Amino acid sequence: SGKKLRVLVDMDGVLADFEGGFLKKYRSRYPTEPYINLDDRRGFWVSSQYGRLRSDLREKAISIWESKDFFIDLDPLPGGVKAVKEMAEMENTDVFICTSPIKHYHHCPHEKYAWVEKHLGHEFLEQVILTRDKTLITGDILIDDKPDILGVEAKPTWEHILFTACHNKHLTVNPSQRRLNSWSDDWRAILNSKRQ
Ligand code: BVP
Repeated sequence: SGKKLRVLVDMDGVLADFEGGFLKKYRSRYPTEPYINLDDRRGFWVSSQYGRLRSDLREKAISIWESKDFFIDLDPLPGGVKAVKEMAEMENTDVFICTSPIKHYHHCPHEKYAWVEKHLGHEFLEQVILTRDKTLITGDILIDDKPDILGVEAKPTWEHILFTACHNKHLTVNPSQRRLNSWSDDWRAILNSKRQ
């Protein structure tokens, strides 16, 4: 009953292992430079934490995700691809992948589409939304690991479900904010709670 549920799913940190992929390539490219273990990550922006560690490391960190093959090489996070495929097969449910490309556009947008084709299939390209402002996109739920999702729309239509990641696990978010701790967590219950 009711209209279709529209679920927006973020990509980096939710479906694709941005943090793991970053650390692996950073350490390989800069083997003698200091780095931040995933357990010690704090704050959404990798660049900011590396910049605080030593100011020149900000640019070195940025060089990693601006490189060719960074985004296509990201491993899927456990259970994400299966969950999204299952969601898409559910009755009365529309799933979109909603992701913000970096402004260094030479590789990232292309590789995000290629990643979706590789892991979710060609048909899933229909579901991809690239936007730098997720508040403009209407939906019932946005599953995203970024704690603050801001943009020009002050009252987005979606409820933000915070997906737990190394950088946000210690955060005490406001009590009304719901979390999905991983794809083993009960994402079906969260979807069902939004159905009419
Ligand atoms: O494509 C990712 C990488 C980039 O921001 C995008 C986040 O997209 P969503 O997950 O919100 O869809 N990114 C950029 C920086 C620094 C730039 Br300077 C960073 O530290 N972390 C990060 O994820």
